[in-house]
Amino acid sequence: MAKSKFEYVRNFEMDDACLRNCYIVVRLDGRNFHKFAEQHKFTKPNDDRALGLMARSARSVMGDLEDIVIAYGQSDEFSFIFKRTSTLFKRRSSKLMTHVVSQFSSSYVFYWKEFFGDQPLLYPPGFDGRVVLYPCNRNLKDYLSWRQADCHINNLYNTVFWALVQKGGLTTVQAEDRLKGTLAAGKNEILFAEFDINYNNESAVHRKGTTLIWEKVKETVTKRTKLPNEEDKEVPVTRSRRMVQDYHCDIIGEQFWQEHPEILEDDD
Ligand code: DGT
Ligand code: MG
Ligand code: MG
Ligand code: MG
Ligand code: MG
Repeated sequence: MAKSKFEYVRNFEMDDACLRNCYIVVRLDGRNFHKFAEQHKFTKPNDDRALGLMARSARSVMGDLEDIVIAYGQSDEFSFIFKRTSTLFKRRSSKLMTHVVSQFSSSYVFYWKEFFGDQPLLYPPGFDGRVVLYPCNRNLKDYLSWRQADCHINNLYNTVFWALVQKGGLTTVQAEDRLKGTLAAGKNEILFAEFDINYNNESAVHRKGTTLIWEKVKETVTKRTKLPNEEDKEVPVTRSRRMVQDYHCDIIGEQFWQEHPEILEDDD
């Protein structure tokens, strides 16, 4: 077909293919969720409906975009990791990022009712996205460790802060003052001594965030088969199916990675 004289404008598009051999990380984060959480009356410090909806939306992204090997989320953010050898969308950064973010955003709205029931969604939420490349397993694990450490630091702070306010009767300003300069041990001590809370017994979802990975599960279904010269027979057939499983465990240490060696390819 003849090209139109306008065709040359295509050449203005920039090449944004991600460097080969690197893990492609797409992280999204809720836009102005400070306000979104207030307006939708999220419980403090953690709202299980909101966290459940985030995880449900992330699951939808994983099911929709092949090549995502692991996803990790906490608060209003989720990170999706594409395998190093992925050639999805020719590794184009903008395609990968926008597909992840738009699938996630529409899922967040689509599944809202499943988690918030009759409580209305007051306005359309938005999410930002970014792409980061990591060339080796160490860097990728350190990236995920960084996000989980962030989850821990924020959750410990928020747990003590809201205990001081909700149970201790302090104002938010007083609670902030009280926590200024305290280390993790000090915060654990306040929780234990003043509120009889052992932080380690708090919900794992809140302390560790949510990790999604693919796992093979065996499924048995009955199938009707017909052999020559015989009657129909119902026979059980076992097949394995890939399903997204969620974990709320430590991913900083080596144990998780040793137990799931199929997530990362060997560095060589
Ligand atoms: P941004 O990301 O720069 O557009 O601004 P924000 O406001 O989204 O800030 P960010 O992402 O650093 O912090 C996440 C906010 O979301 C934070 O203000 C607390 C809120 N949030 C997230 N999860 C929960 C929850 O489970 N309960 C409550 N009450 N708030 C939450
Ligand atoms: Mg922010
Ligand atoms: Mg945010
Ligand atoms: Mg955030
Ligand atoms: Mg198109």
